[in-house]
Amino acid sequence: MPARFLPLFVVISFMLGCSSEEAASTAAPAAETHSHADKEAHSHADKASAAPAATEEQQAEPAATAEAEGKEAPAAAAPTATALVPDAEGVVRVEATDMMRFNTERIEVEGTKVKLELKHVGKIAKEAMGHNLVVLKPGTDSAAWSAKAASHKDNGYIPAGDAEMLAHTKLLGGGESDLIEFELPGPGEYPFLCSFPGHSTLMKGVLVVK
Ligand SMILES: [Cu+2]
Repeated sequence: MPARFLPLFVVISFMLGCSSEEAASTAAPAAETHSHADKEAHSHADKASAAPAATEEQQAEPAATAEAEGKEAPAAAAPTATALVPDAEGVVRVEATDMMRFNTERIEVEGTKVKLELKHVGKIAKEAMGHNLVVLKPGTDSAAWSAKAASHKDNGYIPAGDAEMLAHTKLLGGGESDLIEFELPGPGEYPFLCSFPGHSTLMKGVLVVK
């Protein structure tokens, strides 16, 4: 706008009730845009410089978490391929996790007398993530047997007196354990599983009596 019209513009603006702020922004749009762009660039720079720190925190966090939850690390692991055998006290110590897993799919014992402890090393209550360990006769169809056991909720999914069931622990919630002793008929391969509904697809294995 030519400078000679400026006084007139100011008067007209005043008369129309136009605020000086609006007049200024209209008169100097380039300056406004520029300062805005500066702010943008500055805030971007702030974010950029803050980002590495945040990344370091994120990198540090998993390590700290893994350390804090070190005891739970096996919980996420799939069962070991190596056979679980009795410890120095003669007890086969089986663990079950919140990840719906036993820590083994194969147990090997010498002789027919077995001491077995099942420990639920997770935290979830037995109503949601209950585990037991049931030993069945060789050749039992695990899937069919589990389907039958599922209707015995009131008894911890244990069909009392079932002809194919040779031994079982209690149904356990997180932090609980049960030690049982039983004798099997002789050498052979005995299927074992957790009879909580849906669990035996993952929670199953074989107990081998040599
Ligand atoms: Cu289970």
